[in-house]
Amino acid sequence: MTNSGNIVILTGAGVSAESGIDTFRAGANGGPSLWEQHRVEDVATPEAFARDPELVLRFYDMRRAAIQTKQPNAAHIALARLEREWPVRSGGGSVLIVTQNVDDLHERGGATNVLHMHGEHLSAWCTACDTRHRWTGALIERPPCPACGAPALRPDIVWFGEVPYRMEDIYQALAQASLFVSIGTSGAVYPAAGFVRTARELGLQTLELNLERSQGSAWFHETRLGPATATVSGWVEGLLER
Ligand code: BJW
Repeated sequence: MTNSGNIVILTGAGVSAESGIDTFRAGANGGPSLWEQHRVEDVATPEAFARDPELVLRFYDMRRAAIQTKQPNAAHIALARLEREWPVRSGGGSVLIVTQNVDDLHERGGATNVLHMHGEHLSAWCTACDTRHRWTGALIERPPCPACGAPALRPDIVWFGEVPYRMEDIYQALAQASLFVSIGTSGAVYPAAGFVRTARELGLQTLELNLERSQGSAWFHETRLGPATATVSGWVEGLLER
């Protein structure tokens, strides 16, 4: 473990649940998830997109529109405060938020050091020229790519079987941190579910904040249960006032 004071925070769907964005999996053990009668594992794959692009594009258009009506909650805002105040409070430590979430509520809550390992709803990826573009509208009508004009835009989302973004940056941040905190994730989806084990191997302190025990709870030094708006705010206040 380094004594850097650096903190790596992994967030999942639970941090946005109280903003009105549905989580993926039901129940303590992360049982099957249903989105509009579809299992997430059936819709969020490149194979599903190849088989039925209209279904997948319509599904993502709907969710892209929905997240723009949601607001950050007290947990997003507390994490942004931690990011701002921790460097001074700790004498130079940093805060990196690694989020599995594809909404933009961390940013709208004021955070700036956010790594979206599973992509972003408000981004479209052109599979013809490999460029990415901020996107707030629909993709179902196959609009042309702003860079090359090809009708080849897809949601900039990491689907099952695809490699999550910036994995090297994440492992490097873990190697330079002294604390790993996991918030609102079921620990069902890899590689994010394995970060706590990496953190333990590296000697970091580990803390889980979740509504209920997750598939990864046994790996953490400590788990605090409750809604994120309460547990995250309480943890941040405690850390900054210590
Ligand atoms: C609250 C709360 C409140 C509620 N307050 N808490 C077999 C074994 C092991 C692995 C595999 C395997 N077969 C295949 C794999 C790999 C696969 C995988 O993990 N599959 C599993 C299903 C087994 N993973 C992949 O394919 C990934 N890629 C990969 O592995 O590439 C290989 C590689 C990796 C690294 C280097 C080199 C190569 C890609 C995964 C992509 C995931 N994509 C999705 C969909 C995109 C987003 C979208 O469309 O919206 O990302 S799936 C979905 O799950 C989404 C999420 O980011 C992700 C994680 O879900 P999350 O956030 O944990 O949500 P939930 O719903 O599961 O849990 C919510 C939690 O919140 C719960 O615990 C609640 O209690 C809690 N909660 N309310 C606090 N108010």
